[in-house]
Amino acid sequence: MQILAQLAEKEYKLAFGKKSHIAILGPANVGKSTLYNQFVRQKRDKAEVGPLPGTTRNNQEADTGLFSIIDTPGADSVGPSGDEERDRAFEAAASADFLIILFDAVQGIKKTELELYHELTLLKKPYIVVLNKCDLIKQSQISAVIKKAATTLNLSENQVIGITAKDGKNLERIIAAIANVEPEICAALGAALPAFRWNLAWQAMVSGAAASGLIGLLPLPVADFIPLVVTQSAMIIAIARIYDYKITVQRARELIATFGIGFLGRTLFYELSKFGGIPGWLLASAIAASTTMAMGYAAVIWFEKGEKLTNESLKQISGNLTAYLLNTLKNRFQQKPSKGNLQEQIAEALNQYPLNKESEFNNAEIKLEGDSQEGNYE
Ligand SMILES: Nc1nc2c(ncn2[C@@H]2O[C@H](COP(=O)(O)OP(=O)(O)OP(=O)(O)O)[C@@H](O)[C@H]2O)c(=O)[nH]1
Ligand SMILES: [Mg+2]
Repeated sequence: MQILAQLAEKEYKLAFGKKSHIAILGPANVGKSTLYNQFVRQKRDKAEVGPLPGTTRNNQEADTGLFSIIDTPGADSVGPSGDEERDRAFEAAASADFLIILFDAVQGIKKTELELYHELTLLKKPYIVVLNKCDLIKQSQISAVIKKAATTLNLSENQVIGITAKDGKNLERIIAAIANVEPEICAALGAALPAFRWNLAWQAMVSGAAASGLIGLLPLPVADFIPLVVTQSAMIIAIARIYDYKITVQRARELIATFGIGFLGRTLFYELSKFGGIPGWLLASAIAASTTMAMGYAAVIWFEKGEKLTNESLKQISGNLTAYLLNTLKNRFQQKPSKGNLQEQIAEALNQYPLNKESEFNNAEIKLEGDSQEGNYE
């Protein structure tokens, strides 16, 4: 039940979020206020920018529409007034939902930067690391600089983003990284940018499917897929939001019932467990993840085209995905994994699946039930 409560909390946040608070942190003079100003819409909310360290003394917050952004003083300052500024910066970080940790690309990550980074990550907030002032570095050197910073911070290269805050270069990468961990922003972006919808929906599907995969670890009879409804309805609502489609929890549940996914899950479980050789928890996980994924797919088609997938197509999609997940995961786990590890591995495997491309989605051969738009759900 603890796992379930956790799932529900995460997935409900996915569906009914409030605006997130995103704080920009880093040493003095790295360009925090310059970056902040790029997000701010109203002139009166702009922060002061200056060539000397210590320009910003207090936290300052503004609404960007998608989220609320907070500029902070340099968090590496020392001395009596420096301590105060540092405390203010950490206060902002502690109450934020997401941190943009900014460093200077020319300066690089030295001892004090590394210490600051470690202290900030102790707050256990989702974050990204950004290197600013890339305009001051030769184009040919940028990837080496990013690689070096990533190595020092023990991150992979794609977890460090190089930008030029002064002219707004690469800021969309910051937005994409935020959208990845902040589902409300994901939904808002989907409404604002139709071209991104499939990518965003895919993220909601993978997140829902990976959460559903934990079902295999529940100490319940393995074939009991009922608790999935919580995760799945939240996923449907999240996808509906991305497609700007009004839907209630009740309606989402009706939609799930109509798709008959629970039945499909049990059928698959029954059919596949006959073969033996696959641990029950893995089978339950793979089926729960796959059927959730198939349902998300059906929902996307419903919201986008107003068409309903046939049961045959749903079964085919879930069956293929289950086989794929079993193949991918069976060698990775010699024994029951931890929750976090399983969720991560399922998400990673699904992200490698070819349907994760808009072109594949548009070309996929799917069977639709004729004339089903009227009557069923509206
Ligand atoms: N070349 C270059 N300079 C930048 C860039 N971003 C900011 N700067 C400059 O760096 C200096 C510091 O910028 P701020 O935005 O005030 O930096 P800050 O981190 O807010 O500094 P404090 O408030 O003092 O902690 C200013 O002179 C900016 O013009 C950039 O992308 N490229
Ligand atoms: Mg500043």
